[in-house]
Parts: sequence; structure tokens; C-alpha cells
Amino acid sequence: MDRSFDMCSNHNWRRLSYLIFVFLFVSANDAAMLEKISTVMLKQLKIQKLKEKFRIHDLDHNGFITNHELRYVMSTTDKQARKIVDKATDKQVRKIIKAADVDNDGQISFDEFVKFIENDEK
Ligand SMILES: [Ca+2]
Ligand SMILES: [Ca+2]
Repeated sequence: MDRSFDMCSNHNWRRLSYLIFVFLFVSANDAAMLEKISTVMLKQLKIQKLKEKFRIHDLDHNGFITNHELRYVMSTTDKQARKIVDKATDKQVRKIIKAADVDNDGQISFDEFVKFIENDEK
């Protein structure tokens, strides 16, 4: 129930963004403006995607990913990750958390998650 509602609102969100994008695209007439709009839209879409990703990992939806949540999600969503996680020690999982954990509170907030993924993509 909860999940289907989420999917529905994501769908609406995408549709709305697309319509806004088309509207701005048509009404803007200089190249610099167009470029600016597409950059903003891309960034928003990216953040939306990251939010979905973050939510999958944040099992109790308290806004933070803990050691336990990361371990659990990694072991259930990805076969390859499961192999690694099965072998990984708590210490290794903590290492992943630590790599992303900027304020050292032992869990990953959304901001930390975004930064971590962005660094990963570079
Ligand atoms: Ca959590
Ligand atoms: Ca943190």
C-alpha cells in the first residue's frame, strides 16, 4: 500500500517536472537560459533519484542509514553485493559507513549520502 502510493507520487512528480521543463524550454529563447534550465532540471532529477535510493537503504525511515541498514540492504538487493557482505565483517561495513560519515555520528544522513555518491561518480 505504502509502496504503490510512493510509486504513484514519483510518477506524478516526474510528469510535472517534465511539463515544467517543456514549458520553460518553449518560453526561453536564449541558449544560456536553456542551458541553465537543463542543468537545474538534471540536478533535480538526480536528487530525486538519490532520494529514492536513500529511502531504500533507510529501513526505518528515520533519515539516517546505519551500519545495520546498509548491511541488510546490500545483502538483499544485489547478488554480487551479497557475496561481499556475507564475507564482510562488521568492521568492513563500518569502514564503508565511515567513508561517507562526514560528521562522525556513525550513520549516514541524506546529505552525506549525496556527497558520497557524487564523489563516487567522479
Ligand atoms: Ca534508518
Ligand atoms: Ca553522519
